[in-house]
Amino acid sequence: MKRLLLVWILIICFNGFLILATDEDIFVWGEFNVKVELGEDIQVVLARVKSNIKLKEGYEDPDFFVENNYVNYTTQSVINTNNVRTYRLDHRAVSPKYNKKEIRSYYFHVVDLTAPEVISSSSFKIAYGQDEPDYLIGLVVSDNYTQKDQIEIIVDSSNVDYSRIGVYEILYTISDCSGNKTFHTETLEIVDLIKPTITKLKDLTIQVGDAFLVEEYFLIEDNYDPNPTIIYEIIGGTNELGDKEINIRVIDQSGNETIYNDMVTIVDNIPPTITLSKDVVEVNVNEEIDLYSFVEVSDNYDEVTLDNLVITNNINYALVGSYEVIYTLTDSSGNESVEILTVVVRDLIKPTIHANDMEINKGEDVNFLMYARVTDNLSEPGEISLKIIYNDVNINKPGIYSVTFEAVDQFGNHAYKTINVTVLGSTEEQKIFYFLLAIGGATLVGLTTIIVIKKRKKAY
Ligand SMILES: [Ca+2]
Ligand SMILES: [Ca+2]
Ligand SMILES: [Ca+2]
Ligand SMILES: [Ca+2]
Repeated sequence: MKRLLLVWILIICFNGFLILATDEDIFVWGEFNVKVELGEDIQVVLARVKSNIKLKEGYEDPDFFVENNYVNYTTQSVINTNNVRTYRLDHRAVSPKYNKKEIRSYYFHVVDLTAPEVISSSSFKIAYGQDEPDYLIGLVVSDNYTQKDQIEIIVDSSNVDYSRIGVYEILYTISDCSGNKTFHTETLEIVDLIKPTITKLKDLTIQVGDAFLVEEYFLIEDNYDPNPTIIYEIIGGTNELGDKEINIRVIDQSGNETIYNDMVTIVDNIPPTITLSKDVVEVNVNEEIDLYSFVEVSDNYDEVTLDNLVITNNINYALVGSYEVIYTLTDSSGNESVEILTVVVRDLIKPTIHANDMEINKGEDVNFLMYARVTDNLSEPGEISLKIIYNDVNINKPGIYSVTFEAVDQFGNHAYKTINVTVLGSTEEQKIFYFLLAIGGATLVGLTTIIVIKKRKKAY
């Protein structure tokens, strides 16, 4: 068995050697796999292939020729360059001189090298918030070979941020069945087409002089722009009462504009101000006061003066008591202010104590109150308390003393009066003085008498 296998191997090796020795290839064949472009003229290709089949260097045979039709039943006519496929066409090289004939198979690969073409396409525009469009709409492609429905189109819209308006690129990769690719770009524009909205929130009444804040009276919104431009105007301003026209324009960043017109009413709701310089005024009884002298008036809008004040009161200046003065001021819009002043009518005048200095005799008991009298502007004498608050009179001792009276009227006004009281009569000192004075006088008279007598004796 082993021997048989060895024999076979030897036979195979020997045969191979014979083939190499006898069928030495004297031909040059060129490339056996030939690319043919779709629609290419096959005769041009065949001529090129044929021209590459030659005798090797060193061989020359003027009768050398190549056959390429009906060799091994392969025919040129089978090759259709309008179909992507591979055709075999065998070629036979013949050298009569060297008595050589060789056949080789050539493969003609009809290929599509042309990428698809975009015939037409269109850009896209959608409103903000709208669904993404069908990016294949409007795209027309064709290929030289691949059927339309076989052309693969891949859409890449990953650049698009649907939450923002803007222009984005859409990328298309269009491939035919042979893998030829065409890249194409289109744009998607996301636009805001919706106008802002203006919604009135409340009655359009504005306090005169106040700044008008449009956001306070209107809700202004946009579907996209968080801060649309707001332009507004009150014709004639807010510094004057009356109905005024208001025009509002709101424009979003995409230029969508909403216009709103209405009327606003400028009103004065602020009452005038009455300013009292004091809350309470004290006035002496029977002394009238100017009730305008404690008050100032003003208003946010109207020119008001004291003449516009209405003053009501029930003051009786003759009667001590507390009274209310009501100041009322109304502006031209009917806003009213009221302030109250309290006027207290008082007796502020002290009583008068009528008493004179007195002389009394020593030892004379005197009730000094009997010599004093009081009067008052208001209180009757009986309503006035009169008393002595100081008295140093010693009736037993002549001298000058004082007595002080105090009078209080019924409203508490205090009055004081001090009189001098002289207690008449001699004091002990006076007596001694007079005694000495008498002695002195008597002595002087005695001496005078003696001198006169002596002088008279001399004269005789
Ligand atoms: Ca193609
Ligand atoms: Ca908008
Ligand atoms: Ca006012
Ligand atoms: Ca009085």
